[in-house]
Amino acid sequence: MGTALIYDEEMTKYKLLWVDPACKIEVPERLSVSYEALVRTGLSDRCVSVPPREASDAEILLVHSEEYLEGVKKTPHMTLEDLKEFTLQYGDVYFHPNIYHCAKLAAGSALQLVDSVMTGKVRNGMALVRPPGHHSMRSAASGFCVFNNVAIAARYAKQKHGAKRVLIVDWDIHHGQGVQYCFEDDPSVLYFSWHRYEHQEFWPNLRESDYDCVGKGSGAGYNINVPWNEVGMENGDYLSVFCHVLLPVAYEFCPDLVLVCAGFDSAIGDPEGEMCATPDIFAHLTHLLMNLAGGKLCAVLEGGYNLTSLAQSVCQTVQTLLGDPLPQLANVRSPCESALESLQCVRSVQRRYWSILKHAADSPTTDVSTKRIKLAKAEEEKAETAEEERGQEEKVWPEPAERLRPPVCSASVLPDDAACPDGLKRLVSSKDPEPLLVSRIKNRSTEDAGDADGVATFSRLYTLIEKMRTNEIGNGVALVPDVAAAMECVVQDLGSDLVSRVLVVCVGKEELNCATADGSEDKQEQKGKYYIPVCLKKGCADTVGFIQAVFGLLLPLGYEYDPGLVLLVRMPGSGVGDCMWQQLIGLLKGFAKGHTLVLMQTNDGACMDPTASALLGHPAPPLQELLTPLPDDGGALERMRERLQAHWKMLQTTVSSGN
Ligand code: Q9C
Ligand code: ZN
Repeated sequence: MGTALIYDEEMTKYKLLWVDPACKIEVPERLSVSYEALVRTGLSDRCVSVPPREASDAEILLVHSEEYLEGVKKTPHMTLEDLKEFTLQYGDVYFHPNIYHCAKLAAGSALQLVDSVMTGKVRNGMALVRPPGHHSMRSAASGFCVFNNVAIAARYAKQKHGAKRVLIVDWDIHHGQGVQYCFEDDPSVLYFSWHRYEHQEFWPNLRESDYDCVGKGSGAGYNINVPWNEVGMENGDYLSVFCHVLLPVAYEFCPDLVLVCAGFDSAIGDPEGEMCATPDIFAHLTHLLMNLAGGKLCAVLEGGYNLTSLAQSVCQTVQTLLGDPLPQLANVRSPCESALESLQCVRSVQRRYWSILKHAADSPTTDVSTKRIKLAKAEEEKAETAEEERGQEEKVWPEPAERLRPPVCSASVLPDDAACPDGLKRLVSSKDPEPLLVSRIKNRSTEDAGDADGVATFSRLYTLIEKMRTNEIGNGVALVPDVAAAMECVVQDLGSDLVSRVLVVCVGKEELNCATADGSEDKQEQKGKYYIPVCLKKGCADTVGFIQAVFGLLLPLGYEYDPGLVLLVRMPGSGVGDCMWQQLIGLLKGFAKGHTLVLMQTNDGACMDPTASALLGHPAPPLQELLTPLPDDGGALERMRERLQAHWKMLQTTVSSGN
């Protein structure tokens, strides 16, 4: 099960033939530079190369009108003057004698990708295409777009492959109004877009790009707009919106296919977006979507106008689709006030439609927003003059770090009589374990550490953690006689030697003797920050509660904490289903460069296969129908989040009070 890559040099063969400042950034090099970066890094060789094809008339007509198609069909034969005139009826777009051919290839590329993924030829993939698509409408070209590649692909996936629900994630920095219009009354396609908006001051300056446009009729709730009202948004702002809006809703929606309008003008250095998220954020955005729809994800290029930033972002995306370890996102900063305001507004209008957002807070008072608009207007004038003076100031950022695949993906520490799942490397004890370590293990008063088996198990665990630290091993699973004791030992004796921050995720009833609970006020405060018990009334079988806890608490905490190791502990009788367990493992791989150690109890070996599968990077099966949450759980989680957001800024979903 591989990753498809679609590219054809032909799509570089059209360009702007006259002077138009609005269009000069959309250059053929966008595509060639992206592809060359994939070749140079060896990523393209690891993909399954799929050729594009031309979309047929019938396929284009799934989204566009006959009149429009007939109009575009004439452009290859037009003179320069005719082309200019044809172009004039649309906004921020240009035509060229070869653009119709390229537009058919771009749409056809998206369809080839959908075919490859839906038939199981590959797991996922990316199509590098020009022209982009998400601005084009039923009867209009717009914003460099001719045919709406992704919208056509969504209709095609439903019609040809029987997809019941399609999720479209548009992380391009512009609003894909064409996609919104296409599906606004259609509940089978959930469209999510974040976009630079600046209270409607930014192109395409549409009222309907705001957060309160949620779709129409039976499609109400299936359109999610997140307007960015300031430039300079960072990784933390993007991750917040994913954790607190997109991901919970996407899991509730339960798509059969995920399509990404993969524009990279939302990355740092882009002259259009003017945002500050780094290219490695796209590794995480991609990863966070890869366990939906059983892993069926098709990314189709949209915008991206800083060639350096674009090429790096494309590589990050493809490398993630290929399953390489995630880059560590160091110092994810708290979301800014403007982002929080957007987040709060979106959650409060969408909570009517998504049970998972039911407990979201109200919108900030109109007082706050109007004050902000006034402030923004005043700031804007200052900023505009400043910008004119500065001209286009060049942003610099470090090149993303290399993401090295460890020689061994997954390892196991097992009792001698337990079988090792396929694909895992079984660790055996060294003949003479480190004496210091042995004495330390023996000193522990826990029953199972004292005997020879205990020493063998714990020294193998130590080796495993050490090899994860040096990236010789990616992740691992251990079967131990007493998970609670093993967790304590790893946290207090083994892990602390090797990594400074361990994120311990304990599923089920925990019995941790919290070493910090000595009663002093300081320690109590620390305990409140670092010990976060989440109680679900129906236990881990409550899918909605579980998803709320994972996206509302665990992921944002993890991004802020930035651990060097994830210790996932499965308590006996936790009640967590296999699907959810696999989802959890998959999602946690986003932290600590994928270094996760799973501890399970020896008699809980039945879930070894799902665990191994998730550790090896196979996509989790989709969570089946979500149960309605018990009314109290969501509320309790929400209160917990409110309490903790004083310590953990990534948990914030509302503007600070008093603003
Ligand atoms: N300052 C895509 O990213 N406006 N299209 C240009 C120049 C049009 C962007 C204004 C931007 C269209 C696919
Ligand atoms: Zn764009």
